[in-house]
Amino acid sequence: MFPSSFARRLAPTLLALLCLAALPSLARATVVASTIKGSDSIWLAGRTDLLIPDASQPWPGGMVRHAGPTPEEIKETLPPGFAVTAGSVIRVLDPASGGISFFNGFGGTTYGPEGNGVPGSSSISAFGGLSGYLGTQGALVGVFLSDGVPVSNPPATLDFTNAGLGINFLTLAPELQQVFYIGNGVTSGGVFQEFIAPAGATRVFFGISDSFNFNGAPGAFDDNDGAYQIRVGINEDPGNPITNPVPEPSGLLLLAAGMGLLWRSRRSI
Ligand SMILES: [Ca+2]
Ligand SMILES: [Ca+2]
Repeated sequence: MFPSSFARRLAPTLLALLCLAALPSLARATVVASTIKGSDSIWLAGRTDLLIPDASQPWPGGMVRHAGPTPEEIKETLPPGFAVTAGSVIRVLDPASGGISFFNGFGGTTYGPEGNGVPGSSSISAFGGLSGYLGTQGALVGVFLSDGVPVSNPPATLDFTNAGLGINFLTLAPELQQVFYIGNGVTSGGVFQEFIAPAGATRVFFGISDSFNFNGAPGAFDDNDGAYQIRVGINEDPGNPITNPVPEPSGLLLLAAGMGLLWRSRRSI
């Protein structure tokens, strides 16, 4: 053990080092590139508790699948997620690269983040702790989560029909676990739409909304071949250069450690 006087002298130096290590993560504005696959079901965001069966098997209690084999026999995947903090501003750029085929058969007509059809043509129910979705068929959607696994108590479903929020809002502040429409990420006037991370958010996920005929329980991902690219701006214009790797929440732990050290240091003076 160090003598207490030595510890008191050392504390400010350690505190400064810890805060310096934490600040770049907390304040960093980040642009990341991400691939969204047709199998990236938004309703599996954060569901590390689930074992996804082989595509040839039924999945009782999971994503609804076709009764028989699909030409693709695609297995659902956990959608990609990135670290955020409460108040983080998320914007998404669609570089029009790639596409997803939602129906039986490979290729053919494919769709980008905007999906297919009119706002409100898809009404999908909640799953586990994630809300339902009422918006454009097959659109790119997102959800904010805390560090917990979202297994229950889904919030209300947001209404992205033209009679509700529509798809040309400038800013949206969804709740935790509330699935939200992103589409191509811009208004009809080409302005980036902003999605604000709620209190308690540590992660944002991006994925696909699908179900049989785009209505009912989440599912029908097993014929979704294809993928597209998006760029995600976290507190940054997503058109700016990519700044991978993504900041991790570990910076928060360092800051907390630093604050604890400061408290101890002040108490011992
Ligand atoms: Ca297909
Ligand atoms: Ca499908």
